[in-house]
Amino acid sequence: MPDQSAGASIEALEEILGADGVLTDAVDTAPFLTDHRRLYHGQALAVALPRSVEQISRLLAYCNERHVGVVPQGGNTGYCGGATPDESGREIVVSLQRLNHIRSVDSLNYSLVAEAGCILADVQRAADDAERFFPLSLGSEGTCQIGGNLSTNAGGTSVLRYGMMRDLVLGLEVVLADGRILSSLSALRKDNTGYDIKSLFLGAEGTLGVITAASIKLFPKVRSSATAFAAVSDVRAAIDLLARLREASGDRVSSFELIPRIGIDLTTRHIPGVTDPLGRPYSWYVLCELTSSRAADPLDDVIEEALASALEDGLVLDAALARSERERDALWKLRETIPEAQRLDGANLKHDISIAVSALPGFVERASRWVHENVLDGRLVAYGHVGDGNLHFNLNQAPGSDRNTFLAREAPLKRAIHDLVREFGGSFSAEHGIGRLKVGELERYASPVELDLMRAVKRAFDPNGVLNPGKVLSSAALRAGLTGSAEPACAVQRSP
Ligand code: FAD
Ligand code: 2HG
Ligand code: ZN
Repeated sequence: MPDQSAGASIEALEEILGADGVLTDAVDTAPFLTDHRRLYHGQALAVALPRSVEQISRLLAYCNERHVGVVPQGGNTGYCGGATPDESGREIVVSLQRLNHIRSVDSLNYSLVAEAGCILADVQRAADDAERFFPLSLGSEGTCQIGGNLSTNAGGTSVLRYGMMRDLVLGLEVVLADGRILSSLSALRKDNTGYDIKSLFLGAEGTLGVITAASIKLFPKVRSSATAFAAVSDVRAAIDLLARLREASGDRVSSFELIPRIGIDLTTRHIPGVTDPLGRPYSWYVLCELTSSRAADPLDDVIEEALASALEDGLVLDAALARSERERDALWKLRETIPEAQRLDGANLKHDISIAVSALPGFVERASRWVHENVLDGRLVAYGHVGDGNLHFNLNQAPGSDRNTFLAREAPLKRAIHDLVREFGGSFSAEHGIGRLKVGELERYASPVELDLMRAVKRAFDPNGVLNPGKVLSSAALRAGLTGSAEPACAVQRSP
């Protein structure tokens, strides 16, 4: 019987992973111990770099016996500190970076099996090489890994057409807390054989198992596209335009992103090469893209006609069409670099919220007014995947304001914004997850029944609490056997 208080030993880890599979040197481990936003700085006994599923299985069995916390890490681009270990120095970070092979591509089944450590852009390329298309697309796609995408249920810019990561999965291979391997790399689109166990690992942020591979859906290759940048007077006009474009294009809108004027101001100021696509400033813009698998689809004509009629009706104020791949890239660069421009501009607070698309205009009006009246040292930077009802309702410190004073107000600002989101029947975490950052928010906004079920699932999958402790669900609440939430959840939600 192992001594549980003894923790893990480096010798034992090296025996499982080989000497080159265990990092302990401070310089080597440093990049694994903080998140990309530098919100959290953890410590770890070691960083493990397994090369095989079997190594992960042995590692987890060992850690489970000794009650040692294991923190899975992909590309470390997550927004909620989910991949950062705690400060105890007793946990082990398990990086998936060496499990990075595409195991197989089945073109006729429109599916592919990728190991969890594959970079998202490499998965997209593998699909492309097979004359197929993998639609998940994020600003971090050159760094994030498919295992991280699965574990956060990532969204991005093509959810409107293809769904979130959850919708793109056929099967999974997962190492469980006790080291057993759940091998369920199904290639089936139909399979009603009892509970859908795999779905529990999607969005679980490493708290229920370590995903080692996934069977994912592919689609016909995109062979034509049309990309437009249109100025609109307000969010309602943007939503009306989306509905029109969906109708006019035969539902071929794959992206529909909202950009506020301040998004153009920030990116043109901070990101080299970004320019304002239109001649004069407007309050709001949308970046929209139609795509088709047919090379000869006249999508430019479709979008041009739809925008012209929207212009005539006053829905659109001005518009520019990308006439080349270079112009398309420039429009996407403008959109994708807003987070970086926000960072370069100073302190910022992020709210990854979603509301029913139809209710978004009302929410933005109320919430913007609230920010305007109550956050005098901040500026609203609200942008994002408006076609999915998902806004990054972010705040940046205003020029000349004090960084620390601004950041010190994070808790009450977050509370006010998330309470308003709840009033509109929305979610405080649309696509970035819970991690460490939003454990308190989940306790506040989930219903007692939901929390009970989540804790029951966690206890069933991870009775010793070794998988990513303290992420998603509080370890203290799990240990105390708490049921329900500390605060009453909102039972009745007002429709706006
Ligand atoms: P990590 O950050 O390493 O980990 C995230 C979580 O998953 C952690 O809890 C970790 O423990 C767990 N995990 C990682 N791998 C595994 C595994 N194999 N098994 C079990 N658990 C695991 N997100 C969006 O949804 N939409 C966007 O549009 C978007 N845009 C972004 C743009 C930029 C510039 C950046 C920096 C980030 C963006 N993100 C976006 C956030 C982030 O890229 C995603 O959440 C992504 O899915 C995280 O993948 P990762 O490999 O970096 O995971
Ligand atoms: C995006 O859509 C990302 O660009 C990041 O999800 C959002 O930084 C953010 O708030
Ligand atoms: Zn996003």
